[in-house]
Amino acid sequence: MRHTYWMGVLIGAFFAANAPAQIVYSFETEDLHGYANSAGDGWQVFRAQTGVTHGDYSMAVLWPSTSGGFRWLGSNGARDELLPYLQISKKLLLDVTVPEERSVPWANMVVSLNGPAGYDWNQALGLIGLPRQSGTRTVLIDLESLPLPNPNVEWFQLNLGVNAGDSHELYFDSLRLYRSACEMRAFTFDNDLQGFNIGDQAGVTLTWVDGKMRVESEGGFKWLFDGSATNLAAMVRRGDLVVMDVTIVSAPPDGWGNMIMSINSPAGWGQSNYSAEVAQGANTFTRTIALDYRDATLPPDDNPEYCTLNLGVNSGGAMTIEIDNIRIYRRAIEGDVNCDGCVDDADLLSVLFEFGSTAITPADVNGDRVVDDADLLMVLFNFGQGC
Ligand SMILES: [Ca+2]
Ligand SMILES: [Ca+2]
Ligand SMILES: [Ca+2]
Repeated sequence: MRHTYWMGVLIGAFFAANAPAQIVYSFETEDLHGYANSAGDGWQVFRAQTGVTHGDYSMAVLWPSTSGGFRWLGSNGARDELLPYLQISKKLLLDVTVPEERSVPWANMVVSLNGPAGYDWNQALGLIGLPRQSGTRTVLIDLESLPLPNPNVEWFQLNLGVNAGDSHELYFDSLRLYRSACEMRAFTFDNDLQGFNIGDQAGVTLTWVDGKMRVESEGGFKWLFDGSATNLAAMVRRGDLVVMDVTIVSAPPDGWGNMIMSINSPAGWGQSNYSAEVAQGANTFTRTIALDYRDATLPPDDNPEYCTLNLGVNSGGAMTIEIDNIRIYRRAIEGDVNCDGCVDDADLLSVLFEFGSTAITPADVNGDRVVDDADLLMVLFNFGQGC
């Protein structure tokens, strides 16, 4: 009997999705946490099976077939569903997929939290780049600047304002907590620019200011070449996102600025096609952005002859920004509870210590809101992975 029971648990664990824990929204129900009600006027918002990165479903968002444009997608105000997550982290990650043979010149998103009448509509400053080309990309939503709602107020929404320069088609899944435990530190600009330079380009200067890299551009597209950090190749081979804090010191007159990246190594010029938005309107602000590079060519091994990070900055007119704390966000390894890249005793102990807990915790490896046998087995199955 006992043997049969464990086999069942084993099979269950084996077939569980490769789930990053701490999922806020997985878009599994037909109402899509309320977002489905945002359809209309040619916009389609529905449960789909494309771009699924957690569970069985994603949320499809289709722009009207003949036009681009902007639309708010409003969630259903389920405060108790949302608030406990935001109390842990106000930085969120969201997987966004563009199907094959789709592309647009530009696409982005704004995010707001709101409450009932009389309570402020709080929109986070800064646009978030949405993927323009086919494939799945993870975007970072930084809500650190927004206050959390009064816990006595029932109504609380997380609203997504999506925008594109043409008819577009996106699939959203796995809105989840960002974990600082998953960061690998690459560039902190403690003493200098760590190799970043402008080459022979005109119209841009780079200076080291108070432990940050200051970029003053006259506008247009400029590369910041050759950022060099210890173990950069090993880090980028284990991650998906380059994350950094960006301060808009002086906003571009045309109100837009964005950034791309490449990894330069013996494997070639590994440029990714994701474009992060860094500026918005006439606003000056600081926030964390992420550049998904999973489509870029990566260094062939952990210790190539050279490996550098290049950032491409583009803006509608003169813009000054400061960049700091560039880190690589580690790709999830199933069973790696503490996100140090290795499934070992420490992860096992985390699950054992929290066994029975129904809290939002990384020890809930399969993300079903209880720490139990299934989580323990997922750690055991993957024991030694990444070490
Ligand atoms: Ca899902
Ligand atoms: Ca670990
Ligand atoms: Ca669990």
